[in-house]
Amino acid sequence: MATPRNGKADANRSPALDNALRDHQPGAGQPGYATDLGNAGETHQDADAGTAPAGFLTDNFGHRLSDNQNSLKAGERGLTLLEDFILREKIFHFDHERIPERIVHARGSGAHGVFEVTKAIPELTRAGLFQKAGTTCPVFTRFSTVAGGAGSVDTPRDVRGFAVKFYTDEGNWDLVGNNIPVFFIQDAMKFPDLVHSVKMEADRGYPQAGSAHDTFWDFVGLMPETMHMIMWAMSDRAIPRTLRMMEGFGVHTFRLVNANGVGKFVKFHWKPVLGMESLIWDEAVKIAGADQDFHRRDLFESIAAGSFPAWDLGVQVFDEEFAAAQPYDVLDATKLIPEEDVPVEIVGRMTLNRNVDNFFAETEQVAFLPSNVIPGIDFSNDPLLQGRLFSYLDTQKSRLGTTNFHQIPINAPKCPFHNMQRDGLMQTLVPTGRANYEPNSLNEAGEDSGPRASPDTGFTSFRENGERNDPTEKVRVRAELFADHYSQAALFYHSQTENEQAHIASALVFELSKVTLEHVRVRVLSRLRNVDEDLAARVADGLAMDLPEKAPAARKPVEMKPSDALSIQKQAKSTFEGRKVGILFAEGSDKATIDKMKADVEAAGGSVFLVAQKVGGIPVKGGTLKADGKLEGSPSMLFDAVASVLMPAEAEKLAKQGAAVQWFMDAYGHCKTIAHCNGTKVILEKAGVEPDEGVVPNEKLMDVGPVRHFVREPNIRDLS
Ligand code: HDE
Repeated sequence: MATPRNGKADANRSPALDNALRDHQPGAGQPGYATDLGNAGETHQDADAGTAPAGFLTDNFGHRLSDNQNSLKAGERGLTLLEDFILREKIFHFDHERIPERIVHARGSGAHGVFEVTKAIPELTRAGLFQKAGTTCPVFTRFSTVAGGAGSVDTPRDVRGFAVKFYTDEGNWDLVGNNIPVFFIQDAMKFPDLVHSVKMEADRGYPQAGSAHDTFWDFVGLMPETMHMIMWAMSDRAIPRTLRMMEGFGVHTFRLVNANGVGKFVKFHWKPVLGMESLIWDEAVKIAGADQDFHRRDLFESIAAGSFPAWDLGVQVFDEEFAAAQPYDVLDATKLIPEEDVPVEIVGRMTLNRNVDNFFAETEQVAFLPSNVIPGIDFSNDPLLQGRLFSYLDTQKSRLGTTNFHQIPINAPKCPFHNMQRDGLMQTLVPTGRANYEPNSLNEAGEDSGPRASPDTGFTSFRENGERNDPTEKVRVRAELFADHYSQAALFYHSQTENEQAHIASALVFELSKVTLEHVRVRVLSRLRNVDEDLAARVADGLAMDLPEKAPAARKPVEMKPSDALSIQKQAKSTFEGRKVGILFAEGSDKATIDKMKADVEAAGGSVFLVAQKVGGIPVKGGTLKADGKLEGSPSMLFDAVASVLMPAEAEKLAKQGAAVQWFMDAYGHCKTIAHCNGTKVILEKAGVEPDEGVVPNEKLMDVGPVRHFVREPNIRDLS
């Protein structure tokens, strides 16, 4: 059995693979390698750094180094010698440390976890995973932004990738989705154009990670099929508060197929156990400056603290008859199925409970493939999905450099895999024998003849496609209902609360105000009139433009009943669970009050972050208190709610500090709960904080909770 990173045997892996891996894994069995094969956590330290070394430092071929500080020179002040194989190897390896970043979804954060089936669905799928409640399998999940590069910020307005790799006993199943249930385009043919338009503009190399620019909106204006997704992308969904508090979707219609070969359509959903929450745009912009890694840090720290984020996996299952009766096409990825029409049935829970040991080896090298499905889960004819089935395999080869990327530990299945594929760049397995072809009769001579196909348990494609098409025709067309571009855009907009609608209008005004080409703005406005006349008028007014003629619609939109499930605010949860409260204190503050608040918040599943002007330890009433962060570096955007415990004299002093005034001004502007002591009032006044249901004495913090007080919004922001 293999000895995985934590020293425990991996029961799923075949002994043959174990041996091959053990013998041929680079660095296997040596200190400093936290690969699947052992010695997690051990790292080499230079003895000079004062830490006990964990072993001998060697080069990559095992030669021990006597000196890791100085290159080999011809004399003390002489030339560096080409002979220095140690220096050359070290620098050579360093020079090649980077690999091409993902063309989209380059910026991502990942974690390990477990998926547990909570409801068996053998009547729907033959997938082994779903046969019995309680069955578990390991998962690796990577969240990402789409447009920005690997080093871009975490909080731009953007779609978030939500990709889950299930390491099942029947092979890997990758559910490579997003946090928005629809997509910009309907056909894979348009993907390169979409991505070119949204990424930084080709001649100038900006903007980084943002859609507020000419080329993106030019594409949008000319491609009305983007309109539904645009409503989502301009909504609060595109600025999630944390990765832990967003939904995920498989987007496409897939198939579930049971043991009798009966297939049903399915849409996959992930529902965050902590509830959904988003940022306010001003907050997102400020966080981008305050903490570029806001989402990545939040995910890592939550898991490290044992506050494991979890999502329920839900399925919407329906058949051809239902599909045929809808005013939209279920194969069109720009359409969703309202939960009110087909309820989401929860079948499992994913809990992310382990951070990566090495960001590059795991989060960067993980390769998701929508084509990774297991028997019992199949594709549909969605033309976007069909294109993806090709793209991902191809992209991994270019990104990871070899067709053997499946051997990288994060990508390797945890069940046995055997076939007759051989060789290739970076082959790390050493298959034995000569059975590298099939059929063969080597077994008749007593030799190992290799593996064979399994007609009963192997993957079989669902036979019928059930979709209304004529397989004898070759055409470049779209199905008829794909031409309805506005019904669901309107459905989404009309399902939002007033505030949420205002946020969409403001986002459109903001983005289009950054568009320098007048005709592009005009065209987008002409399309918006098909979504909602009032929305179009608000956006035109915000841009000080006349409303243009309504763009002709390719197909007359139909009226759809608003769906509460599409609104974040209508589902908001008032809970401290997974939420962070920032408490401001200073010299002389009452430690007992702070301790009590901390205990209460922690008992409710939240955490507290202490903020003061200095971090090292401040004399307070009842002892000394260390702050977790300095005021200037810990603005209130980083917290879900704020509180302050200050002596009046200290509050007077802080009222003269911009950072302290801004702390409360932002918390108020971002509609957060502000709990405070009497002394703090002098700062609140300066910050323009007016009393309302969310501005409360410290004792009321737990009653009010870390919810947003959107009633405040019309007083502080122009929502017209
Ligand atoms: Fe992707 N997409 N995509 N995509 N996508 C990639 O694969 C592509 C689409 C999604 O964390 C790439 O490994 C095409 C829809 C996620 O590693 C690439 C089309 C959805 C991730 C690619 C789509 C997604 C990717 C870039 C249209 C939601 C990140 C690097 C036909 C259902 C996975 C890579 C990770 C990544 C192609 C459309 C989600 C180039 C051609 C729709 C979450 O292969």
